[in-house]
Amino acid sequence: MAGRIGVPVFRFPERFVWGGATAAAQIEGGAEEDGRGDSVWDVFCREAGRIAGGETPARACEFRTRWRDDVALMRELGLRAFRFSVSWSRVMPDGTGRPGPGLSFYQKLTDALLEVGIRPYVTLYHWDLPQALQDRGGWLNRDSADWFADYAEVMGRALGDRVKDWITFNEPQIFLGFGYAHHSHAPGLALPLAEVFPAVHHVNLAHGRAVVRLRSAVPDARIGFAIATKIGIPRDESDPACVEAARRATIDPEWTGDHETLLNNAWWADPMVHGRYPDALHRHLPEFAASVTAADLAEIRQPLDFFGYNYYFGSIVEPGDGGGWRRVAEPPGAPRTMFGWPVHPTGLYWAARFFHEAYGLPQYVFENGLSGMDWVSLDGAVHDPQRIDFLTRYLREFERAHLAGVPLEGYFHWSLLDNFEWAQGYRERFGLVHVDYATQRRTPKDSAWWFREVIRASRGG
Ligand code: IFM
Repeated sequence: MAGRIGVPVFRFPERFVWGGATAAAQIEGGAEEDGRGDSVWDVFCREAGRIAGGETPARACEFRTRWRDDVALMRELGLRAFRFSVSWSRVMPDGTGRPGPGLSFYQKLTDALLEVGIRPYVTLYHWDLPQALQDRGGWLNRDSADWFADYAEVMGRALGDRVKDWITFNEPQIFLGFGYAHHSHAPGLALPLAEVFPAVHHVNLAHGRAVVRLRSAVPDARIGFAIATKIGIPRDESDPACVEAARRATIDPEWTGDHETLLNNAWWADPMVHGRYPDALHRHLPEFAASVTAADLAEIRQPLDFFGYNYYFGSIVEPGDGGGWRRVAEPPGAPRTMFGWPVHPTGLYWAARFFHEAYGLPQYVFENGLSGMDWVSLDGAVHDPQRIDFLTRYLREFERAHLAGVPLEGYFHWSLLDNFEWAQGYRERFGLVHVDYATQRRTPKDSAWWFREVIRASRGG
């Protein structure tokens, strides 16, 4: 149980949803089952030197075969919702055409979740493009918008009578920033920004077209996205100039000229919510900006039901020269997670506020958590007090946003299970549940039992 750290009661809206999040490539394994095709991550992981320890997602958490037990575990842990992503290449091995037998896995999973009262949230794309589509140019090919829209409709028709909550893209910043500009994620490209921006635009267009197709297949669907967040955190909350600097750092992209440029929230949120690109595009890539048609922008800007984001840490900022902002260095010895990421709870409050002011939609946090040095102790339990402390701090800040009037819909912990952390392999453990990859034994960590009590105590708060 939760040990000596108490169980706080958070005051969120009555309808607030508590869940756990995962992604297909990180948990499913079953690479060969269902006639599944390769995704870009399968291919990338086979290249020497790409992944820490040469590890691959071929087995991962074997969720593809162990999902019934994992659903039972979710129930035991009191989760109200489960966010999972669909492996596009399991459903359509070549990325287009009629769905194959893999579709039924997601249908069965959905049924099992609903049977135990867990609400499914489906992410259509969490980075694992079918390799067959990458061979046709991937997101650099404008046809990708239609490939994705077709796939979205297939999923809507297959699950839409039971799944109402849909997320089009997870973290486009990362799969394009690190996959197309920085080469550290699949498909491992290192293109200049001028060549990546067409892919940015195609992903935005794909989102817009998918929303239209999903709505036609699932008229009562609730649809949004889950962006990664680059959040400015004011060095001094009581100083309006610092708050303004942080706001700009959050929604006004800085042009660093490399993949960092792509991390800003506004490259996605501005076109998807407001139907325009940030001014920085017009300043730095005027020819490309001029080539974007009003018709495309109208397609991208679809009515959305929520604004979803994943928050881990931000950048502490203060006013800089010429009305700009600059980063403030972390103090020596500041807390860091196993990944080396700083611990920035207040950034969650500022994320919620800045996104509310700029975009106005109801909000979900679809990922938040930390990787820890978690192992099974001699007593058979996994003691992770840092995770409990981390979550308490972050949830307090999310509650502060609610009390300040930001409409909040839910919070999803990343992740339900320890899993395949992309280029880091299995080194980083983000789960509420520890996974022994050799035996596939699951051990809920102290934080999992604590989270269960938080959900119970805070429900309807
Ligand atoms: O594991 C990832 C996830 O796939 C996307 N968001 C961040 C997580 C932790 O790095």
